[in-house]
Amino acid sequence: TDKHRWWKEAVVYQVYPASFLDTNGDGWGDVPGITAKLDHLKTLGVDVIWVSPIYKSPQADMGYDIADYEDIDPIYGTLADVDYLIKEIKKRDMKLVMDLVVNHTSDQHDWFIDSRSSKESSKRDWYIWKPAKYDKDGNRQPPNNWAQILGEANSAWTWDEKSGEYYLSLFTPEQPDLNWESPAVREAVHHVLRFWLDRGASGFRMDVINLISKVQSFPDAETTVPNNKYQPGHKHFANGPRLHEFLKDINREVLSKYDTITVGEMPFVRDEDEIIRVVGAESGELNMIFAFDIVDIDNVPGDFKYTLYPWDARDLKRIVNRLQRLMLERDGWNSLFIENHDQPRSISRYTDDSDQWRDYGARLLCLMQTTLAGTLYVYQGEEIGMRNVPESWGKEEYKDIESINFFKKYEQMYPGDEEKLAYGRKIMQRKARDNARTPVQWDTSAHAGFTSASSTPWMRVNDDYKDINVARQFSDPNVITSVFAFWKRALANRKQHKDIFVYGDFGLIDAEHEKVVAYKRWSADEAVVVVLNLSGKEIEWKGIGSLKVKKWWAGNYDEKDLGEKAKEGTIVLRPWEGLIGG
Ligand code: TEU
Ligand code: CA
Repeated sequence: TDKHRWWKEAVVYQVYPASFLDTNGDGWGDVPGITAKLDHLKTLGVDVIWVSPIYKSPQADMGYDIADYEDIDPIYGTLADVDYLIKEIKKRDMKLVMDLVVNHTSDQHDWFIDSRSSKESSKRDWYIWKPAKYDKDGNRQPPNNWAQILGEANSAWTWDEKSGEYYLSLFTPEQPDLNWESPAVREAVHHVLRFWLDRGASGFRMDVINLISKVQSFPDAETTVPNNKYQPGHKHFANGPRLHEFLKDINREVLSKYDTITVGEMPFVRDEDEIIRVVGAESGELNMIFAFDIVDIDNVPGDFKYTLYPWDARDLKRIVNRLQRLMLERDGWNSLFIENHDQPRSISRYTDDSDQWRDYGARLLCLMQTTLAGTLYVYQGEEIGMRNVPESWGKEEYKDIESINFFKKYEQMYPGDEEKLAYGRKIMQRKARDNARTPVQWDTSAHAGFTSASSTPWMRVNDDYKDINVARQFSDPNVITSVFAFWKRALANRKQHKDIFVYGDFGLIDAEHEKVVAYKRWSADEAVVVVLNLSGKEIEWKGIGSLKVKKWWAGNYDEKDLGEKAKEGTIVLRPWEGLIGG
């Protein structure tokens, strides 16, 4: 119990504010919309609410381009609205986590406007400026070959005509990277953290925090994507030379003076020592990270993210086992997530989102997420089984800058090649970030109740809202007809048996099976078995062997039949069937 912490047991719910609930009829979700639904979240079993960026922003990347860290964007409301949100959250014994985006700012932030004004600006070194290179024909070239992350056809460097230099902009030109080598930048970031903690926030989700320290020689990246002029450069900026020093500073100067929850988004890095250096109990850096292993499972290795790669249950087991064991053996801490605003919907990605199977998939994934060790993150809409946008949607429905850049790149690469272009659309329907960003489906009224009937939502509502919506599920206590009720019960179980589910040990069962994910969780005095059929096929599973389950106590099919399930020998698992027993 000396290892128990409130932030380990917490259920965190991510709100993507633009798509949560619009209260003033302008088509954009807003802060009062979050306040209005706190009882929905409390009923579900949520403890902490993480809100994606609501700061002042030109919205080039939906608020991940911040123009003022200490003010709210008018489309979302005012600082007073946030103060009221915090008050109402605390009233319900919940906490607020802010999204801290400090690898870069907006190009409209005063700091950058000043920095780009001239080479002599006192803030010139707050960003990363470099002179041009010239090729043998005398053409101007960026300082190195790094690709822009949200638009791979482009350079990560943006030319500034007026001051005659390039600045680094890893995500888009509208998101210049801060220069963390400057002590003044680090001090300014510490100020932002204090500002929000003093206002009542309880912690931060730190956007791409592992990218803040770049290798200062800015070397070219090796070529891993043959058909692209620019290359993934992350070897030279992910978990760079001074990352741990900068994180320790933040902890010592700010976090250690408050009681916080911190989760650092950490793409590209798989190295176990690097992970433990950040999240180890003694590290003095962050509580936990978002590791990308599971959400990168269907990317072609070494290539960019918008590719399709076949995977099966064995890959998933390898990842889950590795992260579960790593944290147990080396006293670190996991975060559990399979959805967020950057990922497609989980039932579409990992199970079968057809009308027949979608809810089985939603419940199956819920069984997995709520029975693993770590702090659990639920993304808005996951609790009602929302799914990807339909295949019939054209590219004009996709609003994300990364999707727009992807469509553009495909059209440039394959002009007139209908087959290739159709394949590009298929990739987007499977993997675009837009899939997670359609408005929350509250009820069967116009626009799913997300906004008033007479207004136009900023992004199209998924056509399936008459079937999949909160109203239908919220008042239905039946865990088989309501995905919401299933999640609610699962979260309550997890808390009730936290010694097993949150803190307990973990061991895979039948690791080599191609379709079944099965594991044991145990504490000093209790053990449970979780069995998940990750396929649409019926399976006779022998992995149960000598486990001698006494009782199956929950499943994602009608639970009246649980008593008839085999408890040893061979057990028949129906398509997408999941079971917990002990
Ligand atoms: O995402 C960073 C990131 O690396 C990915 O999740 C990204 O969406 C994708 O994989 C790129 O191919 C964070 C935010 O979550 C994302 O919304 C922002 O766009 C990005 O940082 C920049 O702030
Ligand atoms: Ca609004």
